Amino acid sequence: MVEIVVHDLRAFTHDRHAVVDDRPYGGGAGMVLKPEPILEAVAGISRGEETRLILLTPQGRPFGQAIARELVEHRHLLLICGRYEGFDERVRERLCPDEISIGDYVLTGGELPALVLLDATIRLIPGVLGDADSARYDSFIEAMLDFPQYTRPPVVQGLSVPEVLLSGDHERIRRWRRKEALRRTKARRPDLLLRADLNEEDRRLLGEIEEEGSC
Ligand code: JCQ
Repeated sequence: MVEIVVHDLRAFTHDRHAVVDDRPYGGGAGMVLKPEPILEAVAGISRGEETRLILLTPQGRPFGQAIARELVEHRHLLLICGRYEGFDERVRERLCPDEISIGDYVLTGGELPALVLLDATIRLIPGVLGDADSARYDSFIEAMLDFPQYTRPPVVQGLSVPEVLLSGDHERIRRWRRKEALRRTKARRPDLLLRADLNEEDRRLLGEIEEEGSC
């Protein structure tokens, strides 16, 4: 079972207007999240040692499948969403949170990153996914992009399904899928290909792909 509780930072202020932000020392545009509401919120919400504290900001370490696998082992996650120009640095100094980014772009707040992180993590809890999806836990996902998928009908608007997929020849199908996964990965994510441990067949298929040229 998963329980998600949303806390309002403004509930951890003590002034009449529940102010959570203030102007940056040293000047400049925008506002900074005040430290006390965040420190008081964490003190009130955290279950101490049991809680993994996470700050969602563009300055964090890049989120990925490996971090999701790490987080799913924890009973309690406390996600702190950044906004404005960010947190008063003393929040990091006091809490030593695990600072995580979901990508190199700037959003208005850490709420969507928090949902992305939760979705990727919760689907790893045993029993959350049906059998059909569970196969996709495969670490293959990280090393290589997926091969192209097709379903019925065999022809749509003159576009056909590759003949090999209708052949029933499981060995040919396996090889075709591997080759198309390699082709895609090479074209779109050459960075993944450099890190992947390729076997002899992979190298031969990549050679074929090279010969064929690409779009
Ligand atoms: C998270 N990738 C992008 C926006 C400031 C310093 O705190 C801030 C946090 C946010 C929200 O997070 C993101 C983000 N991963 O924009 C501004």
